[in-house]
Amino acid sequence: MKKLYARRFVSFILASAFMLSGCSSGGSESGTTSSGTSIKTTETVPSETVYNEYLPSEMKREFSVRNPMQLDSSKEFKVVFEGEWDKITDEEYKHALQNEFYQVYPRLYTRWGTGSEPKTIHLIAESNTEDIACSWEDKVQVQVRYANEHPEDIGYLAHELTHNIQSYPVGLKWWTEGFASYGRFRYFHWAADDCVYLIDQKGEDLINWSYEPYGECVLFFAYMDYRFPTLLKNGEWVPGLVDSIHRAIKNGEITDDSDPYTPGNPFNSLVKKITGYETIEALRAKYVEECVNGTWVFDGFGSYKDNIVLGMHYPQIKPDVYDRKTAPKSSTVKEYANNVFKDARVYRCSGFINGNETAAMLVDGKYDTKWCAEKGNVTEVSMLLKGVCHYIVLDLGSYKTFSSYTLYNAGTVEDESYNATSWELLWSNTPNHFIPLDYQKDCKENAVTFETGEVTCRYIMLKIYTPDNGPGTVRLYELQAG
Ligand SMILES: [Ca+2]
Ligand SMILES: [Zn+2]
Repeated sequence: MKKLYARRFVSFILASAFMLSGCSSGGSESGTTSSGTSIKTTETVPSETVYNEYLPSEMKREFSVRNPMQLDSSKEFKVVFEGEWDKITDEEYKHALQNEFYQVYPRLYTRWGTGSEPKTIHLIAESNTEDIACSWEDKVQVQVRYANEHPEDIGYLAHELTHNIQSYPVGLKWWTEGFASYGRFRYFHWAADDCVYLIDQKGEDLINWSYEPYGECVLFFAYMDYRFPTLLKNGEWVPGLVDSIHRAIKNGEITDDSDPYTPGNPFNSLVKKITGYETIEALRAKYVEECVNGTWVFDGFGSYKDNIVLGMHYPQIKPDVYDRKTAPKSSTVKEYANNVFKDARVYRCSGFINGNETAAMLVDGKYDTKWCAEKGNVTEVSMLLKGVCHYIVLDLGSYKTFSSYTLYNAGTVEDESYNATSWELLWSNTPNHFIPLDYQKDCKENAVTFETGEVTCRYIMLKIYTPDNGPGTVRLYELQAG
């Protein structure tokens, strides 16, 4: 009988929403009914605008190099390439998938496998298919066209491999896809610095998610793992919430996730047994409340108790710890006859929104031109992990001396609520190792001068910790010093 129930999961993966959620948002599912008949719904193509800008493609390739797996798994697990790989033009693509497989699959297997799942996976390149990627039994298939159009995207493999580990006897709705996206989020993205993507915990997509299979729910899974973790007690594994539900689906005790609201069904009964909450919806409401109030802040998986299952080290959002200095505020806003920052070369910066609002406009001497950058313009994850939302490094061209600086914030031209309120100015004589000069934690001024004391240096760095009141856009009109 088991064969009849074999599932075929299809994840439509487009370079848009899926990056954000771990899988396509407008995706559809091709599954099997209990009688084994295949059903397929039509895919709606999500718009390109939700493309996840936090995930620089070129960095993802470094995954295996940066995060060597602790288990020597390559002997036990195997990936076999089949199909039309000769039609895929990027020579490195196959290699990148291979690396990913040997990093991610052993982790997924160790955490969620029971021993019956396949250890060899056949990775098939197929041109004659509508599905962008899918997996079933011991196979994962990728569409040739998708691979050629999006060679930078390899993260979908982790999602599909999680489906291989699931091998659920029945098809569920949100749980199946949410869990696969979580497998990708935790054991691919958050397993290496360069793959990390950050989620706005107060974002609308997160708060409004209501059990759509491809919606923004990976953080809910992260919350479940955090609050109700799998633990080792007296030498025995005691499964937490996520692992308990996963196991109950695998062994047929849970066959339906379509009613998260009514207490007493098998799904919610298990939730109650482990958490005390009557329903998964009651738990979700608590999670949203905690996200909004800040009583639970996701900063990586480093502190998760269930890490003992794999003994992994995770990247962590951790602000740099060093001795910050705060300079006294001047009673007047100073202007400088000889502004030593004027027309300094932008040596590096975290990004800008367009050619009319570049970082250079911070130091062009004009009060009506600004450096503007949105959160999405920042792709340097290593800085984001340290809490730096935006930054700029200026080369003053030669050694320059100044003893105070003036910042013209957004409020000098636009709404005051756009003001950056926390930043740090640092100096250096090389473009790399900077020395703290002035740290401001909660400055509300539109234009303000700080007395740093006399400094002579070649390079200046400005780090923005709080760019605005809302979505993380920085708007700074001038930075001057003398
Ligand atoms: Ca300017
Ligand atoms: Zn999927």
